[in-house]
Amino acid sequence: MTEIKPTNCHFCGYCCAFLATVEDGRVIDLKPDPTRYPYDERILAGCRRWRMNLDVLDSPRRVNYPLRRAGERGSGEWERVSWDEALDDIADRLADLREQHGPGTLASMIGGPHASFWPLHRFMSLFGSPNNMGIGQICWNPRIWMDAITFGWTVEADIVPGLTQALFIWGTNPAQSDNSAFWQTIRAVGESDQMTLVCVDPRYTQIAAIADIWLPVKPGTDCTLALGMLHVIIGEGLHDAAFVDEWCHGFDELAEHVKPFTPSYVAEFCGVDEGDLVRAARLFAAGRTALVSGRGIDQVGESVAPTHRAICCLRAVTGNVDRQGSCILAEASDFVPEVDFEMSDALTPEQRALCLNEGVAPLQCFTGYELVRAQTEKLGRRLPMRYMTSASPDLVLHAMETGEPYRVSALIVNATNPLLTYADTNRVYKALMGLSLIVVLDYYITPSAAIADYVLPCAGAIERPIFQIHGGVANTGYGGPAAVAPYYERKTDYDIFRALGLRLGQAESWPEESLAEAFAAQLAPTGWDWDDYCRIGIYHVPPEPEKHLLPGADGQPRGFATTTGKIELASELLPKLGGQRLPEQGPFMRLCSPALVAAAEARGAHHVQMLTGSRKQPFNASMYLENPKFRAGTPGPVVEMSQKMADDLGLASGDVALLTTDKGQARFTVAIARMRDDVINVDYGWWHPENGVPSAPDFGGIWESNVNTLTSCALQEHLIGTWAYNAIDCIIEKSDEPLTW
Ligand SMILES: Nc1nc2c(c(=O)[nH]1)N[C@H]1C(S)=C(S)[C@@H](COP(=O)(O)OP(=O)(O)OC[C@H]3O[C@@H](n4cnc5c(=O)[nH]c(N)nc54)[C@H](O)[C@@H]3O)O[C@H]1N2
Ligand SMILES: Nc1nc2c(c(=O)[nH]1)N[C@H]1C(S)=C(S)[C@@H](COP(=O)(O)OP(=O)(O)OC[C@H]3O[C@@H](n4cnc5c(=O)[nH]c(N)nc54)[C@H](O)[C@@H]3O)O[C@H]1N2
Ligand code: SF4
Ligand SMILES: [Mo]
Repeated sequence: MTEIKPTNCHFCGYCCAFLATVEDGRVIDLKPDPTRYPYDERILAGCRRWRMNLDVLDSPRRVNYPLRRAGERGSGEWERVSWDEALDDIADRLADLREQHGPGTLASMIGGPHASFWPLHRFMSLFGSPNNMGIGQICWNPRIWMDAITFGWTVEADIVPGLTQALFIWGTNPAQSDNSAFWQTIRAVGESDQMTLVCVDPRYTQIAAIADIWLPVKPGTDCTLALGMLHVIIGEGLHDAAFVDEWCHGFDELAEHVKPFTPSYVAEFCGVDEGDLVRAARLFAAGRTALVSGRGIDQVGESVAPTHRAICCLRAVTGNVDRQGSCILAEASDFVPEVDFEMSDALTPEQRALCLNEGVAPLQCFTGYELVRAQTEKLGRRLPMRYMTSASPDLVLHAMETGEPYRVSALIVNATNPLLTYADTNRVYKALMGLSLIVVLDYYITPSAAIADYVLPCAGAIERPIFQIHGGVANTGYGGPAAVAPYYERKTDYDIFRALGLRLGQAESWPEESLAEAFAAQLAPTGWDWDDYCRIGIYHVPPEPEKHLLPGADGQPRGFATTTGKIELASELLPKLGGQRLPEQGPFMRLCSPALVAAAEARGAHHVQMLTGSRKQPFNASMYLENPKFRAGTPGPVVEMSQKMADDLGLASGDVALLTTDKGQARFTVAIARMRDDVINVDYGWWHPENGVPSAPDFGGIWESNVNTLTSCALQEHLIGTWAYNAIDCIIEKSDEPLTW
């Protein structure tokens, strides 16, 4: 029998709607569904991935049955076991390890937004461990924290043609990172003479190419750049004095603070043109300005929090907060918020005390969370707790390596490939090789799965329902139903964590028998049932602007959910956690010791600034590299640099360059690109999935061109506990050894 079933792609965060033709439980065709969110011809025309769905659904590389390690860790020998055998054994071993070392002995790792992570987090909360590691600290959390601390909640850009006068794209490159709907909006802005486009990026991206002003900032100096813009705005009296008087706290202090940041000093420090800096500042203050930032400023080490805070101040003094055409504060969700679904409050005080970040990254821990929660709760909002308290990899790896302050002996790896995507591959590899138990949930045997004890086969998009809520910080969730039951013996992540939970005494907390039932329960407070949602594909209540003017319980305007009830230019909360009252530029993270640099320079190698991981279509981190059509256009990873830099280094396009830091080495093909002359840009995520199942010693080629063999997760930023993938340094020299790409 042939049926047409609604479903969704999940190869990126858009979760585009599709109609699947299903025959005997198998999908034989897939077409975009114009009736459901977020159908947009521009997305589908720009997207090269979605046609891969059928291949991925039944790829010969997929793991279809639970696999147990049969030989040495990493040997590549696997045996197929039943789900009961796998789950019983994993649950028994976890219970034993918890008995021996306490509940913190189990850690987890997650990756980008490939799946819903609350089932894992619920399992961890109920198991009693706060040790989830994630990419949050270097992707998302910094902005969410600083917005919540400054404005009382998070903001989203509100680009309204005819209303928005300027759009700042700051440290993000949607032309490559976003499958084109937002990029098309930016393109339209670039072409329109009603909106001015400003790009802040060390590279001449496609956005820079269409921008009215390109500020090619030196990596990691964005905080100073924003302070310089504030200097111009306040110095020239361009700020929104009425808004500032009524709604901002600490303006005089900020004005004093930015006085030294003169355009000439800032232009020199940031490496930008002084005239462009002044023009950009005036533009920001001239009317309704929208700003979108990204990974570029989330991954700059010690300056992460102050950079976001300085941008918050820019928005606030110009009145561009919760204002149509600028940015809008999101609303609490009508559906059950992530924090309740992940059952974060189930951790006992003793279990919370196991959080390794306490006292070391004082915001990104329960102490910090509770301080911020006391504020955001004034207006009924709570951030997701597991993401915002996620553990510093540096500290968890240290516990794995040394048993201090307690032994971390077991690890669940869910939808991530840490040997390619976490910082410091050598360290991650060694620490993981010493663990008692590693369980990986993935579609494939990735290099990281290759060192597991168990690889559990996950159902992916089309085989599972989706309710994508981005941490639940807005009143929006989208997706749809599964078109088919999972193929072979695959299970959804929810089913796997529930099954483990039932074996470990968590039955009461997993009332819904399936992911679809759980999503239906999550939606229940909205009054929608699962079928309504699946038909429409999105639950979305657009937030109103200027909510601070709404009457509060006492009939007065309710203001902002901060300590003072106003937008805190000067933060009352951050100093309590050892943070800054006003934003100040921090030092840069160094990956090359003076000895390494001296030795390198003595042999004619160069010490340069590096960016890593700038996104490129059609790839995503370590995924889709095996697709021959994709690889035909992009055969392998490159290190990009300007022609001038290449000439200075004696390198030419197509040469092989060896990169070195204190952490390790990796080699890349040289490519010439337009960008600052003092920076190189290095691809990330590369390995050889096409070579078959990875195993020791080369694990599918992870020691050749893996930029994370150069990076470090050493805790150098003492508020959120972020590490750095940008604004770092390395040694570069020519290599005569050919690459395998
Ligand atoms: N040097 C450097 N490192 C970086 C970055 C950088 O810019 N530079 N960026 C960082 C950032 S922002 C991020 S988000 C991370 C991304 O890092 P990861 O998320 O680790 O990267 P991916 O390669 O996308 O790995 C996803 C894995 O999940 C599997 N997968 C996909 N969907 C599902 C699913 O539904 N369920 C399960 N169980 N598995 C699934 C895939 O097969 C793949 O193996 O990398 C970080 N690392
Ligand atoms: N094709 C593709 N798309 C993706 C992903 C992918 O792996 N592949 N990953 C997804 C994920 S997990 C994420 S987090 C998003 C990230 O999406 P984006 O935030 O758009 O990340 P990038 O595309 O890397 O763009 C970051 C930009 O910041 C610039 N930059 C680097 N350092 C600095 C700095 O110090 N200051 C400033 N101002 N700019 C700097 C870089 O040159 C780069 O152009 O993309 C998502 N989309
Ligand atoms: S990859 Fe992303 S943009 Fe492309 S179809 Fe899938 S969800 Fe949509
Ligand atoms: Mo990310």
